Amino acid sequence: MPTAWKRLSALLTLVLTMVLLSGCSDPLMVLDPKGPIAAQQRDLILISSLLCAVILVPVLIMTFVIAWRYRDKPGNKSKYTPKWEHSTKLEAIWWGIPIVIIGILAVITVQYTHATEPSKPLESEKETMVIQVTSLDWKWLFQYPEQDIATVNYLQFPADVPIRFELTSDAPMNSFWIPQLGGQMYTMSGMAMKLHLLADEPGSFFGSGANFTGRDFGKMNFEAKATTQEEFDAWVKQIKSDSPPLTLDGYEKLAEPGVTQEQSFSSFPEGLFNKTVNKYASSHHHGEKESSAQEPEGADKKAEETDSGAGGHDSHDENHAGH
Ligand SMILES: [Cu+2]
Repeated sequence: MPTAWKRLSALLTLVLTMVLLSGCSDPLMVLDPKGPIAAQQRDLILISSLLCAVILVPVLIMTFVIAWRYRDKPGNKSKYTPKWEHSTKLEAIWWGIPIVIIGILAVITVQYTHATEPSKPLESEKETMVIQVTSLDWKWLFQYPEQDIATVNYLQFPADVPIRFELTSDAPMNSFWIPQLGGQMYTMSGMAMKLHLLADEPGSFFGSGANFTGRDFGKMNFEAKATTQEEFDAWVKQIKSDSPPLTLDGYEKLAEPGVTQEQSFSSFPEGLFNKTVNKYASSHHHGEKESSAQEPEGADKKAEETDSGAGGHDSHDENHAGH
């Protein structure tokens, strides 16, 4: 028996050490939020985990205790009751507690889900800034319509300013994710999704594509940098003076499958984002390109809706909740 206990305690120590050492390093970014949305999501994760632990921990402990205590060995003195079959008290405990916990989980999850609804603008004294995000075959294109600049695989915005990301894809469906600012949001061809995020403080955050899209999907990481408003304005000014403009031809080249370094552009073709959305609006096949000749009649109407911005696609969001 002493050897068994030693082994068990050694295993427990190892597991505990691994958990403690991982601390706030990369794998736990979601537990180190830098914005209000991510903070609420972390709270929900922690509350749900604790509530589940109320059931899981006693069950796991009792599994080992019972297996040990009632194991088959000569002279086992544990009580043997082969005729025992029912206990109202025990039934009440092991049905009652889980039912109550599932009820609490349901209420909390609904509340948090409504509070962090991605298409809902964030409350702030400052005006919301728009950034349009397009996932391409293995790179991210970010367009800043208010500043009229564009970047590839690099994102910068002022801290404390609410950002409305408008997301679409000109490639297979992907998923835009800055873990420390909030949950991921899908990018889908033929539609524009909305995601409101805010960074509490300046900092550099890890961003990625969280959806597998083929060979170089692992290289679709980007830096999302929150700076002061002054630094952001200076950065925009520098791009305006130093970087080349993004032309339609340039975009076509950029959209071809392949990887690229960070890039910046002093301007981009007007309406490029809506054009990308409309390119697939009639098919809605998430990446299957359709030639314009095959567009069905509804396409023109759809185009008008999309011209007014991303708002026209709210009704699609519900249909795509399952993605
Ligand atoms: Cu979709």
